[in-house]
Amino acid sequence: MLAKKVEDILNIQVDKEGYSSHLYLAMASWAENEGLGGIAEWLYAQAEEERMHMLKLVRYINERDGHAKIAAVKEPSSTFGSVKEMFDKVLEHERFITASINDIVKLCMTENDYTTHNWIQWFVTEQIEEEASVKALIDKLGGDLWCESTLGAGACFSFRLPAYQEEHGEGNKHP
Ligand code: OFO
Repeated sequence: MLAKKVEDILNIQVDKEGYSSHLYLAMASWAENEGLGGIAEWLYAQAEEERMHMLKLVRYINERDGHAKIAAVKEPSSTFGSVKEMFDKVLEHERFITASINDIVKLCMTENDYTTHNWIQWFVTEQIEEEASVKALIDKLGGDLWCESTLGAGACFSFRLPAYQEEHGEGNKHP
């Protein structure tokens, strides 16, 4: 059985994961409208992944005799300026999620909830990968980036660094 404080913080996380899914869906829709099909597909896949994170929390709370609550989701922005600006927002958001997962870990320790402490480690590991992959994409945006992805199969990002563009000129973007 979950302590009330642990149940509450996990329910807050349900809400944050739901918002993550909405945020990436809004970004996917914006990218698709900008003609950035590959990036949109990657973001649609991220939105699905975040929904899976939310469901994982919902099922865990209920399995431990708590009550997972489904709150209204805050509306995300619908425009993102540029691809770089959008990926900066993704990284900022993932760092925020990492901090909130860390708060759950801390609370599990003060509440002596070793079961949830063990269970939440999946999210701790997931955040390492999520932050690293977004950061790698942002680094590549200093050059040129494009992406092709298939839901459930993965994404293939291709990029060219600025030195190549200087050498070959603007007309040589996509070989
Ligand atoms: Fe992208 O993060 Fe969920 O947990």
